[in-house]
Amino acid sequence: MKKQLLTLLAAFVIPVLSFSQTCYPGWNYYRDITIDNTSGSALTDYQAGLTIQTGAAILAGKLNSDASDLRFSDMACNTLSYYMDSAASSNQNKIWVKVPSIAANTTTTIQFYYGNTSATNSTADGDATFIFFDDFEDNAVNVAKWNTFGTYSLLTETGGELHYNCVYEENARYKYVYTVADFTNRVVIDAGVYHDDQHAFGYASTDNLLSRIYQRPIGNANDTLRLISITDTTSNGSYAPGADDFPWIPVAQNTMNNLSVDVELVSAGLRFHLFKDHTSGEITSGPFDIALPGVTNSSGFKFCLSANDFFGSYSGLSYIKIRQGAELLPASSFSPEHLTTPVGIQSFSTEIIQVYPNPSFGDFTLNLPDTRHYKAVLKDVTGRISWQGTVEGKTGKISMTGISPGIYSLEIYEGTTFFQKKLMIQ
Ligand SMILES: [Ca+2]
Ligand SMILES: [Ca+2]
Repeated sequence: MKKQLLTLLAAFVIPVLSFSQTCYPGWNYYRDITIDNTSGSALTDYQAGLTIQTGAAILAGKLNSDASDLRFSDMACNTLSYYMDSAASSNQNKIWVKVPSIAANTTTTIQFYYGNTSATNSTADGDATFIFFDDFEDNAVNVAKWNTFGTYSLLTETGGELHYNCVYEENARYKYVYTVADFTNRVVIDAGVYHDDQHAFGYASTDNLLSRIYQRPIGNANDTLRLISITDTTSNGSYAPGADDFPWIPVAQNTMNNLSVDVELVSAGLRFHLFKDHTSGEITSGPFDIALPGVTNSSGFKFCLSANDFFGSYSGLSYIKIRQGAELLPASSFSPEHLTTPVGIQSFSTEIIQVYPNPSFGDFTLNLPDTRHYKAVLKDVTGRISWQGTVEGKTGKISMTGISPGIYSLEIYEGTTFFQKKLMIQ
């Protein structure tokens, strides 16, 4: 008798599948990220910098140890590209997320999801996230990203770094390596840069590759000030500007410096907004306008490295990430953690909740168990939300116009009550 009763109940109760109010079925947690751009200009494909405590989430057992289950999406469930600056164990992990559109004078919401031990393939992707990216980790120079000007003797990728040096001649300053990509808008160049005496990094004009601005050491091997200056190639590669001519920017020599340069193409040269040495914490704020000699209508600039093998060493990069610059950076804030699956779901029998007619052209009537306000979400076969709204009263009506014909999953929930029904729209 008892067994018969259970069988009877089972026939009426709709099995509750994993309920997900999300873009990623199978993920346990998500947070909303509100990007406040109320004081800024509209941004497109903008790399928003977020600090996320991935290490704490791993310790709590909510994130895979390599963060392979971390996902970002916009509210239309488009997966967003991202890149993590630090190892997953970091509690101050700077994560760059490429946001398709951030309107001016408003806030934009995106989400991130985590908590799926089956998600073993990380979607982190520097090339997809940044305007230009290289981490030099595969021991092969990517010739689609790097080109050389003049004769060179050394351009290698080794030990996670790009190394450059040239055959020594008097005019070694006419040889260098540069990014194939051109940069035409304001960008922030984040790079690990190594240079010692006689070596420099800088910016070449796309119009005239011999026209460059270099940031290079002043002094020589005996230099104890460890300064670099912004100087130009019309001074014959020398570095003896007057004290007032250029900004002086302290950077440790003979070490790999972690730098950020906020630089913009202007009509006849470059405008430097900010230079930051993350190793020393030194910051130099602009703007400084510096001409690219001979350039009047530049179509862009390239990042470059020069070297002179006089001392037999090299200039180098351990990584480079180039992202959009902006005058006013949007601020970001995080919601508390949400569970994608409400706790204590109670499903209802087909007798209690009814949806009809089914199929229909988009207008449905629902018989609900009580008069609470229920939330209704319609998802297509890929799990994307096609429609959402609320249903009131014991007999509610929903009207979903403009939905493409097809098979959908309708989810009705309020508190711990959950109901799911397959709908067909004609
Ligand atoms: Ca490579
Ligand atoms: Ca590297």
